[in-house]
Amino acid sequence: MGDLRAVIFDVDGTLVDSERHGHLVAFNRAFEALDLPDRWDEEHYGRLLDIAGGKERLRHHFSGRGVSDDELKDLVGAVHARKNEFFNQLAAEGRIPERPGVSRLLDELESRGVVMALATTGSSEWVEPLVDDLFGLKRFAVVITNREAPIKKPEPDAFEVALEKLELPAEEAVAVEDSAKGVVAAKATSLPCVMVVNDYTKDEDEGGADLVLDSFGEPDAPATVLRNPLSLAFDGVLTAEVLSELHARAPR
Ligand code: XBP
Ligand code: MG
Repeated sequence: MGDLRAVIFDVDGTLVDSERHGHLVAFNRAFEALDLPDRWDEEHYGRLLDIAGGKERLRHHFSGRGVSDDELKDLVGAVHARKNEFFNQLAAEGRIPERPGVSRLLDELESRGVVMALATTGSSEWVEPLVDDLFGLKRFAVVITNREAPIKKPEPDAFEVALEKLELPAEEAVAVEDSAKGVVAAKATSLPCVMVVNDYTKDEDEGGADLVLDSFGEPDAPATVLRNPLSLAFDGVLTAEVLSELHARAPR
């Protein structure tokens, strides 16, 4: 088994707490801006997250309230475009924070020469400016968004395309995800996977993750281990060392 060469990160819910503070707020602002009566609360949005993809979520919602197939495409397109604009405004105002510990982990991986990549099926319109602002987009050797991988997780496309562009086999990489759908996509690509749950995903079936944590962990705010099937040594902080160990020990 060779050394760990690359770590492939999901974006939404993993690097950033983007659903509650970002997409949900932005969807509601878009409804309002377009004079639509729809509003989603946090709990309802949590249920809608079972549907991967902002456009898919809107399509499900509008068809459920009787919007005809003829009107659906334009309506979904219009709301989604406004949602992305509002999301970018929120990001520019600093309202969509990185998850604690992410910058520390990225710095550590970078200093060890581990290649970093992004594999999300979120829209490039908001992914790229947000990641650039918070972390610097150029630090990621490969950035896969809905442009390169339009088929949503749990399908493995985003991870497959990421590996293809990295020109690496799955044996040399690991994935970091927040949701069961993401873990299933990573595992279907034969990538060992850490799941770092958030408030929206903490009750999801972990979908076969090799390590499940409640946060990335910081020395003064250690993460709790929710599942550790490989019995990896873990002292409360998700480090490059833990990812290397996971890479060495995860079944393929
Ligand atoms: C995230 C998503 C996305 C976002 C909204 O899932 O499902 O659709 O909620 O982004 P994951 P878009 O973290 O597994 O990629 O509106 O751009 O779809
Ligand atoms: Mg996610």
